[in-house]
Amino acid sequence: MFCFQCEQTANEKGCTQIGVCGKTPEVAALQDLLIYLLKRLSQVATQARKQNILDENIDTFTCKALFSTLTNVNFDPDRFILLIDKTVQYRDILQKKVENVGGKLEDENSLDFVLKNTLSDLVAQARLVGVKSDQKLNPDINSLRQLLTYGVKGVAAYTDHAYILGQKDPKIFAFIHEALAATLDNSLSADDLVGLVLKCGEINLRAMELLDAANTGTYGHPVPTKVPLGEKKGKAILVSGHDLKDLELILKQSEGKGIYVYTHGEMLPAHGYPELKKYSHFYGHYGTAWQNQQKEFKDFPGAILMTTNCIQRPLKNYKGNIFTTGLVGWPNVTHIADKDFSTVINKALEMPGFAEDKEGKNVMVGFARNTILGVADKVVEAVKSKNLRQILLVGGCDGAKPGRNYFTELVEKAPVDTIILTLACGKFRFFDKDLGKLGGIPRLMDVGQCNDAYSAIKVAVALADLFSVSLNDLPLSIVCSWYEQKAVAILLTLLHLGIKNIRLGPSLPAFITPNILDVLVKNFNIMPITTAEKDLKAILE
Ligand code: SF4
Ligand code: SF3
Repeated sequence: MFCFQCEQTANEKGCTQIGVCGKTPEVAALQDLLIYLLKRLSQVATQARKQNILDENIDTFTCKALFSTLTNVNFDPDRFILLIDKTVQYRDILQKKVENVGGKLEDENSLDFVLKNTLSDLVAQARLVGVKSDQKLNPDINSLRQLLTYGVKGVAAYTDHAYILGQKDPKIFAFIHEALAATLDNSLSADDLVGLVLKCGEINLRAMELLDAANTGTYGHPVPTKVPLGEKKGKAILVSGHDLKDLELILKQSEGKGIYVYTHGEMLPAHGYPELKKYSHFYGHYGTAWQNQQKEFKDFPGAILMTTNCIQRPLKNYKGNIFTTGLVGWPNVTHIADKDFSTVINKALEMPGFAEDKEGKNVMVGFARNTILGVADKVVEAVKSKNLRQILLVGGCDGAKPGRNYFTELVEKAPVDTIILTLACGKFRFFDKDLGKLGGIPRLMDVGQCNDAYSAIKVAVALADLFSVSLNDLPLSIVCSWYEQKAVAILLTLLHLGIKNIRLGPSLPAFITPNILDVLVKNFNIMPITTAEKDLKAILE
């Protein structure tokens, strides 16, 4: 196997024996094959669009299949085999439709791929189409193709989330197919691919805008909300991941059953949405970020539901209480495909639950764009009166590397005349710290999930308008921790917006070659993080 799509890749080069994430060589091969076949399907879909042949089932299937290959989503080989089969079926159906209207497939040879029947044959076939299978390919072109593929995976994840809540834009589906097809097109130059990579950032902004409309349209704008980190006597369900609809269904289906619902990881910001916080049994938050789940889940005395990434190998001592839904999968873990969560609820009722009320700290959530822009005048006043020197946007993923302590230190050491905006699961390194207030505004504000990056961008754009300056001239510094492919898509969006001087860590993507990194540094002055002290000094100067 060879996989280098995420930040924790082995030796910052690539996972070759088994994924650091737990991905087996078999699953890695099936993912490679699926991605390749999705690219083949995309070639046909791009031709079909030219003939006005549109198929929303294929569009949404493409997003779901891509989302399944994100880091820490699905580890179940059987589910990948189903996706591979469906991809080939869809490609054949679409190809016939194109031919029926006299359309021509530009690259006839691209359709000679015959799918094998057995798992071992599929795995062998995958070897021909993996990330490094074409040894003759120019490494910089390969780097750009992978960057585009990973960015598109992020776009697909946001698009799928938005679609679940009824929001869609055909332009996004068209780009996903165009971009995937482009990664097989040998006629494209490095410049062409750089153009597509930046376009991916633009399309991702639209996908995130739709997701924002989906979330706020369905559940209202998040409001500042105090979330207990303690325990409530009674039966318990823990909901992890990013899918608000799944959380809503659990809340509805468990109502009146003596169960309290807790959030884990990226689900924390859900407490701020009016249409979710109205449930009286939606109690609090349990645990921290995804990489601590094996330690934290074993002590949770109730049922656990994983709605999206990031799942880790479930340990024996909680494997019987954990469930997956949506695109998440782990072999031999009960998967709930039909959204009837009675199995989860019954498991929670069987389990002991928390024996006593236990007071804990509280954290605040709900500082999405509506809330922050409600105090924009205070922010402007604080900057003008020199009480506020800099806004630090410390956002992104968490992970297991010791180097990620940088982000904790950065926040701890940030002087009192700074404000920290945060989002995504990286915040769990400092989310319960009391940083006090500045001019009546909390110094630490949680904008939401990684899925809410749009909210942070809207805040930055609005502040730039209020100060009549460009985004790069705002007293705002972005320090980004990345881990998986949604973070890649967000980074491309920031580049598309022309944002410079982003600090990125804990390490740079292994799939970026030195030459491509040079392009990013020259055009956007992307910087690797150094130490909290050094970076803070540079930021505040
Ligand atoms: Fe390795 Fe990350 Fe790929 Fe998992 S997703 S195999 S950790 S590079
Ligand atoms: Fe986290 Fe997986 Fe990226 Fe949503 S849950 S930010 S890592």
